[in-house]
Amino acid sequence: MAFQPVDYYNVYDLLTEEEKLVRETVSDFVDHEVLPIIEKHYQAGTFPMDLVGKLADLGVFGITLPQEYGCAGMNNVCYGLAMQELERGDSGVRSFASVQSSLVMYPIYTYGSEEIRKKWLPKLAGGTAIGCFGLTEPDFGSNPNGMITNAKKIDGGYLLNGAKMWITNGSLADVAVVWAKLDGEICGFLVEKGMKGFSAPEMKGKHSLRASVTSELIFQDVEIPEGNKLDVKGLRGPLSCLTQARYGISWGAIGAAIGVYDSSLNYAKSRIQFDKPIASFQLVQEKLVWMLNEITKGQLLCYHLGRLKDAGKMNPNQVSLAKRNNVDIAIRAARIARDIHGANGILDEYPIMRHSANLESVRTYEGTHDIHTLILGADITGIQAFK
Ligand code: TGC
Ligand code: FAD
Repeated sequence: MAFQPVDYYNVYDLLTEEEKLVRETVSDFVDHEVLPIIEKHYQAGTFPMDLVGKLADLGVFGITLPQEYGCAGMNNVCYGLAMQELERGDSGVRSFASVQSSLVMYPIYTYGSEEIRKKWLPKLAGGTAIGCFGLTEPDFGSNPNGMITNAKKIDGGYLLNGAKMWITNGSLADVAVVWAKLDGEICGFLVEKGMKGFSAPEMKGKHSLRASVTSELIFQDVEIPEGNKLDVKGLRGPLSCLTQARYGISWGAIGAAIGVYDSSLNYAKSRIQFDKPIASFQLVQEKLVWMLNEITKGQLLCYHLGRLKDAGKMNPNQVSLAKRNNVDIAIRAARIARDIHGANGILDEYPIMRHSANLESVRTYEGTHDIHTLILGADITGIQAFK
């Protein structure tokens, strides 16, 4: 059955013509290019590389960055809508686009010299280069400040040693934005594929985000040229990139929730038990209404957050609230959707288990649900509870 947009409060009527076009174009792309192939890749544990050039042609990589670097120069609502539609397809596809845009192109644009902007941004926008972002380490996840990966000043550059773990697109990447301590202070470096001493083995065995490549990054005396150091110091460097990506995830999670809701509504209207569609039972209606209710609230949060961001008035704590809420309701919606689909809910014919398992990663990465609770707790009480 053709996908009908879920927009109970007519939020899409508030969009500009350009924003409407972005949402409709990416939605159409997901229906025709992502949904027909994603389950096969999910089962095989592979990322659909054929999508990279097509996503680039859609203009989603670095969508908010200026046109002079080959980017679309659109606003943050366009970015959010694109992430929503991509994640209606699969969180792994949205992850690819978020990492490329928010965690690689954003820091290169914001903290890179003009030379490295010109070197990397057009290729990353065009999908002829892939990027990754290395912050997490085996022993430092929620607390990246403790990282042990380090850089030492040498003639003409830096010597990088250490390891990162759980890095999306790591083995695919032509360029890695890597955070390491230099004289005790966190700094960002661009590590390029093929640099001596740099390897990126793929991690296997995931039950979640299977249509996404996740890797370790290993640095053994990697020589980084002086020009590959980003111009930012301290944890605010990587955290400022995370604010961009968490913003996109807030929208993306609503896309996943819409995917499982849409499947549930169609299923409930066509599945007959006790001689009636199961949609006619009050308990099933309550479940569908819960999903629609939470999706609608999440859509309104995202829409307003996007307008705040475009007006330069959004703060990172507001992003934490949206990421925390929207991923949480999406996971709950996936759980309820599985219930509504009965045994069929576990089959690959429906997107339910794939979204459900994917959202477990989304709940953990980019700041866990609990870390966002503590960020908000610290903001409203003035007391930090995570140390
Ligand atoms: P804290 O003292 O709070 O802050 C240190 C400095 O950073 C500034 N800051 C921010 N700046 C911009 N954006 C934000 N969101 C910021 N949050 C904080 C802050 O003002 C301060 O600046 P300054 O200049 O005064 O030094 O730092 P803390 O060590 O107490 O840590 C705070 C905490 C726990 C919240 C933080 O470490 C955190 O967010 N931890 C979670 C780690 C995380 O999210 N990792 C994500 C790894 S990347 C990833 O998961 C990619 S998945 C990609 C995909 O596939 O989609
Ligand atoms: P931990 O920090 O060990 O947390 C474990 C549990 O303890 C969580 O429930 C957490 O909320 C809780 N906890 C921790 N500290 C506190 C506290 N102070 N108070 C209360 N509870 C606490 N990272 C990157 O850098 N780049 C990537 O591209 C990337 N991609 C990823 C892709 C996938 C598929 C996954 C699963 C992860 C990815 N990550 C990436 C890593 C991700 O950001 C981390 O997993 C996340 O930050 C949490 O760290 P951790 O897994 O070490 O959990």
